[in-house]
Order: sequence, then C-alpha cells, then structure tokens
Amino acid sequence: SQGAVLSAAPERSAAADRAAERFEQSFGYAPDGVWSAPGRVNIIGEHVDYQDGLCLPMAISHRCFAAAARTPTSRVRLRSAQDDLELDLDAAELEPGAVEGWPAYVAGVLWALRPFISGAVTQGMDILIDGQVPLGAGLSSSAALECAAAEAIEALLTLGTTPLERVRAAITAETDFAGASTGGLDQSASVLSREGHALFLDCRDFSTRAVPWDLASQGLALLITDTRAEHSHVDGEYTARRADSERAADSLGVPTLRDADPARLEELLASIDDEVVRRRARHVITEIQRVQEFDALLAAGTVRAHVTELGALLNASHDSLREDYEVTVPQLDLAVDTAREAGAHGARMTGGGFGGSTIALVEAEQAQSIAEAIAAAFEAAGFTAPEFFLALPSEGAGQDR
Ligand code: GAF
Repeated sequence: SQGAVLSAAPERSAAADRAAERFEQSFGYAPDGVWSAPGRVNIIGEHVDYQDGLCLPMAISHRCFAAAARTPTSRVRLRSAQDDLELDLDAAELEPGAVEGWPAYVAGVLWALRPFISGAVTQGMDILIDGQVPLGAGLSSSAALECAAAEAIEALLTLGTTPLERVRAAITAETDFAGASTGGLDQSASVLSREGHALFLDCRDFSTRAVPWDLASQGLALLITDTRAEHSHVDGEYTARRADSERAADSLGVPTLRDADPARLEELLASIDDEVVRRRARHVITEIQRVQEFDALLAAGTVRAHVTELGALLNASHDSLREDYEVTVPQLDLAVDTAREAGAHGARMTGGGFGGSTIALVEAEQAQSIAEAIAAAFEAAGFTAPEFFLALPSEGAGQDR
C-alpha cells in the first residue's frame, strides 16, 4: 500500500485572503468582503430529515468562500476559482430553470431571498466562489456553496435575515431552483453549527441545540474516509427512498414517521404489507431513536465515558442503512468493516450514501493505522484510493473579512 495521508484542516484566514485576491484578479477590483460556510458530516441521524426526524451533524473545517461586492449595475456576475463555468445575467431574469451547473446554487439563493428584498431584485453584484469542500464526497459541498452565498447576499443587501431564514433560503434554492429535493440537514449544519460542538437538530421545526463534541481533548478522533466511489444514480435513488418513507408513513396513518411510536415498533411494522416499505420504516423509526439515545449519552457524560455505547450506535446506524434502507455501496461497507476490524469504536457511512464518505470514532493515536488499513483494503479490492481527513467540529457560516 502507498500508506494513507491524513490531510490537515485548511487554514481559514489564509483561505479567505486567497479568495479576496482571486476576486481582485478576476474582476479587477477589491471585494467588499469575504464570507464562508463549511461542509458537514452527520454523526448520526441519517435519512430521517425529510421525515421530521432528529439529526446530529457537525461542521467540518473545509469551507466554501464567497468574495463579493455590490456593483452599480443590475448584472449578477458569478465566477469560480475551481471551474470555468461563469454566470452573467440581469438580476430581474432570475427564475428556476434559467441557470445551469454550480451557479444555480448561488443564483437560487438570491432568488429564494427575494421576499426579504424590497421591490424587485435589481441590485447587481459580483461574486467569486473559492471552495475547499471536496466535491461529490458526501460532505455537502453544495450546501456550503449555498450558505456562503446566503451570508454574502445578506451582507451586500443588508436584508436583516436571521440565520434560520438563511437556512430556509438555502433549502429553497436547492429544492425549488436547482431542483434537488433534499431535506435540510446539510444547510442547517452549515449555518448553525458551533465550533467544538455537534448540532442537535429537530427537523420538525429546525430547532437546534449545541452539544459539546470535543474529541481531541479526550484522546479521540473522528476519521473521515472519502471513498471516492462514483455517485451513480444518486438523485433517482434518493428520491425513491424518500417516496418509500412517505409510503411507510401513509401505511401507518401518520403524517411523518417521527409520529410513529417506537415503543410499538413490532406491532406497527407488522401492519405494513409491503416488505420493502416495512424495512424502510424500520430504518427511519429506529434511527430517530438512536439519535435520542446518542444525545442522552452525551448529556450524561463525556464521549470518553460512553465511547463503547456511542460506537455501537454508529455501527447499528450503518447496518440499518445497509440492510433496511439499502443506500450503501461496497466501498462504504468496506471502509466501515475495515475501520471496525482495525480498532474503531464504531463506524458508519455519512450523508446520503450511494458513494461518498464514512466516519469512524477512533482513538486519536490509532487514526493513522486505521486509515492505512482502509487504504490497504481498498487497494486489495481494486477500488480507487480513498482520501482521509479528521473531522474537527467547526464554526458555521459567517463573515471572514
Ligand atoms: C443528503 C440530503 F441532502 C440530506 O437532506 C439528508 O437527507 C441526507 O442526504 C441523508 O441523511 O445529504
């Protein structure tokens, strides 16, 4: 094996300075400011956000930066340091379907914020996007893009929106403008996370609570493995799972699976005729319960004090996503199985699945050897070499300079 390199967290203030320089190189003048928003991992609570469930994500140290300025025109000009695709359109022409590719996630946020803009959207602006969140890794590069854009637009237009209103605008941009019908976990994590903490998120009303999640001082680490497995058919499969979960709620006669009583699980499941729908229901209902148990353990003491039980909940989450929800792929299962065999307290896929990343709760001193074991297993299986990061609980969206 080539060994495994655990990439260090990119330094935030240097990255913000670089985004400002790149804006100036591209547009020929200095930006009014730089704003950024992070990617995320979900620690537990997967495929439950669109059923009013509970999730426990955290922001990671990889961020998307937006250097931006108001202009004395009505043109919206969007450029990227990573991609040649550009957008230059009149602010009044913003409408779903009018924009393709990554600029749709930025233009969509401006469109979604129009209820907060007095009169029509006519103010022009220049935005340069400089992103560090790995693309297609299941680490929410698109939410980071939307949420960085929302911070920049809020400041440029002094809209007076709350963080939660910006979360909702980012969700609307994704579902109604870019056309990806996701559940809100990613945008909430990107905007509302606090440094050193995980975010307890109740998707029924998007209320949140910061939960201390300081692994480093306890000799622990959360190892992210980007499996680099190709995200094929992701959108179709995601939509299909969402539809299955809605069928499950219908069969049980409840508005959402959050309303199903976990104490009556066996009885409820027995009332669902369709075998696939029954398994989908079992995943969502038990996953919401696992988040409650995970949160209760964290409230009762340190991560270290309950590391075995917390690890077991991570394992149970993955097994449920593999067997009942069927959103894993061989690379995700191999990374998880290998991490467990190499000494992780627990491991699971994170995010939507069908490719993307896994997380493993590990002793800090074993992070390197577990990463090496995963890299070796991937090489032996003939899979593309994975990439490794440490998930350091970072601050949500905000202004950099
Ligand atoms: C993706 C979606 F965007 C989220 O809304 C969530 O459903 C997640 O998959 C699964 O938990 O990241």
